[in-house]
Amino acid sequence: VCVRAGLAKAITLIESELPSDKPFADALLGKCIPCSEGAIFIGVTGVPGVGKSTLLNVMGMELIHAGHRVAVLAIDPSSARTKGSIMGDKTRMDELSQHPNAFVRPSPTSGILGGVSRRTREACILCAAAGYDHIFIETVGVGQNELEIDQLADITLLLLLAGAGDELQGIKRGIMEAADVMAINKVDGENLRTGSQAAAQLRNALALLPPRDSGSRAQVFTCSALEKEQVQALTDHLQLLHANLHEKGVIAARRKKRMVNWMAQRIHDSLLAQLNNVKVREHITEIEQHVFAGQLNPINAADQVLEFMRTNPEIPRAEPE
Ligand SMILES: Nc1nc2c(ncn2[C@@H]2O[C@H](COP(=O)(O)OP(=O)(O)OP(=O)(O)O)[C@@H](O)[C@H]2O)c(=O)[nH]1
Ligand SMILES: [Mg+2]
Repeated sequence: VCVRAGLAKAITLIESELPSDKPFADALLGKCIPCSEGAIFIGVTGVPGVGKSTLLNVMGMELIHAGHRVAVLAIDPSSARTKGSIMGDKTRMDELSQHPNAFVRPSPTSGILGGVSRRTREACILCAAAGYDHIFIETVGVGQNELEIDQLADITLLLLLAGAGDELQGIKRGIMEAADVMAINKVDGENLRTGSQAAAQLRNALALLPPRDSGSRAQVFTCSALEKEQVQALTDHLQLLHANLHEKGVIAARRKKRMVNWMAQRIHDSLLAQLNNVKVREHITEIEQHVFAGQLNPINAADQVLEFMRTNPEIPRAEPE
């Protein structure tokens, strides 16, 4: 409980937009990075309602019973979604979130500069450093973040529903290519037959795609998170696959890529924060007047703004909104 409270506090610190928190947050992250290497990072993605949280509740409990410590970071994809869905997630992971060896946390994304993954990536590192050895990142695979999940996790599980054939056609190729494992969920009750049909179709479709960087194609499972069917098999496969890819050096290669990507994101975010700085914004507003009045052309105006930013090293980070 003590670890959980400390971890929650640490995550709040790195999520903080207060300039005064930044040095502490950055120092903490720097210390945590080397301690995070032993953990397994698994991304779980799929359309809203496919059963990600339900599955993670079952999977997480299985892992805990096997002696592991499990963290789940759920990304709420859009500011349009209400707090209700976050609460919903908590309920669906009730058993897990109440277990002392688990840590469940939704990452708010609305209002944060730099997209979905900016803080989740960092929260993952903190979880690993706090001793959680299996870290799941739950995200809805819509828009850009389906590719971002690749940037957050060692391996990615894509959850699907067994609908009609057009269900499969609806899956974007990008997400198919980003998944290391696929599972058709809700294969229970009336869906038992359509489930295995969909799995067969999916295997055929996958055979036409090039293999992943690991050299292999995603294995397809069918499961029922609700009835806890085939979840253990899926969990075992994820662990085995991770070990396998680790041995081959694939995990290390993906992590190196993530570190470089993280750096790029920090640079991008810092520049964006500078651009949002009050002094810079005031300066831009002023220059805009000149452009509007036709006294300054846009090219020279942009240069002036950039020069202002460059020659004012004291420009602090963006003020909190
Ligand atoms: N029949 C059946 N229902 C399921 C199964 N898994 C989840 N559900 C139900 O599907 C609904 C959505 O499940 P969630 O686990 O919240 O789905 P999610 O993918 O986390 O949804 P978001 O977080 O909103 O993206 C809930 O009512 C679950 O009870 C399953 O295997 N079979
Ligand atoms: Mg969920």
